Amino acid sequence: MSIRKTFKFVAPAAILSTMPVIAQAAENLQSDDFVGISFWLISMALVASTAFFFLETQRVAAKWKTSLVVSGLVTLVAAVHYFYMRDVWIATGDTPTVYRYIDWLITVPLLMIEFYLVLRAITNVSGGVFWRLTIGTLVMLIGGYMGEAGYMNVTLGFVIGMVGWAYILYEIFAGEAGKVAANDAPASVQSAYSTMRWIVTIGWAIYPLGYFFGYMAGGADMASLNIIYNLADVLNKIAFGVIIWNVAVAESEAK
Ligand SMILES: *C/C=C(C)/C=C/C=C(C)/C=C/C1=C(C)CCCC1(C)C
Repeated sequence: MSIRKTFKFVAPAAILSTMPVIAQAAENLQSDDFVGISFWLISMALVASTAFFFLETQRVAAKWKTSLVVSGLVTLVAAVHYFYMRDVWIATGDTPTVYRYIDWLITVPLLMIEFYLVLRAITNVSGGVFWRLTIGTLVMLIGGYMGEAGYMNVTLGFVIGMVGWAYILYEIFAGEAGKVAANDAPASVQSAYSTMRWIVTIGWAIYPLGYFFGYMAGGADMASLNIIYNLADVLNKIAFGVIIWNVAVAESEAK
């Protein structure tokens, strides 16, 4: 048989052979498993948001396109992690912590870059803003991971993580980024910037609270904790992207 003919038979067989695996995940989802359902809903919302952000790059001025691409990358990376987390939860009922941290390690620096990109679209900002936000992010996540995974005392990991987060908050409120936004940004960008930093303050607080109740205050109910994390991601990833999309459209049409 020629290679082409062989391929004709092998390809459909290979695709069919994966079907039971795909179907199995759906089969195992029970209609009263609200955590599993929330994983499903949010993974689909993340897929839809990705398509939306990427397609809308067509609509905005050139200098805003990168911000929308980065928003789409955040929801894309999160969507793929949600597929895995959903399966782990449905199959085992376990909390897929390691997937969350890998997701955070990629998406949180991308979210931080958004502050830099939004300011750069309107004025000159130094690369220092970018680096300080990246360093704050790494300290926050590596501290949290070491504590959560048992490489470090749980409380020490938490404290290091909090220091990283505090550094980020300082930069966006009172540091160079905050000053640039207050002095040089047009009204629409100022209001978007201000909503973005309140998301980083209040929306992000959910994760250290989860850590605190889950590991330091005697353990939390994992089902509730996962639902809370999942809802937090809707705010911190999808809504955050929508705010940027909104200001990008407004600023593109104003010119
Ligand atoms: C899309 C995912 C996001 C925005 C995840 C954010 C995660 C955090 C803000 C985690 C923060 C933590 C601390 C501030 C203290 C130590 C433990 C962490 C890592 C949970």
